[in-house]
Amino acid sequence: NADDDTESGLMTKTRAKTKRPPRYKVLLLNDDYTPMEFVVHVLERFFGLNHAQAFEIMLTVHKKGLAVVGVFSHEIAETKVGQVMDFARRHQHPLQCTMEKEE
Ligand code: TYC
Repeated sequence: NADDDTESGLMTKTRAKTKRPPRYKVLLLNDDYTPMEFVVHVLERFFGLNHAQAFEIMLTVHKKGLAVVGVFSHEIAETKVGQVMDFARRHQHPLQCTMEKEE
């Protein structure tokens, strides 16, 4: 905090903005080839969802084209995206996972 003396002679209160770190949405994208069970497994394994939650999100992606799987710090979001993309590629599925800044 500081008080600014301006040429007008008025005092203006200023305050350093305390800003929280940006959050990132991790998105899962639909495709025509990745098996539903594989997507459910990915959601359980990398996002700590139970089977019912994983199945529900998988179905949302399947029907709507994409869904937010979780919201994380930049570093965690990047790690999750990398884990999903690696795992899908190793199993030769075209599943796509991306991240996007919130707001
Ligand atoms: N559309 C796929 C199918 O019919 C299933 C699927 C769901 C694929 C979610 C990707 O992110 C995805 N087998």
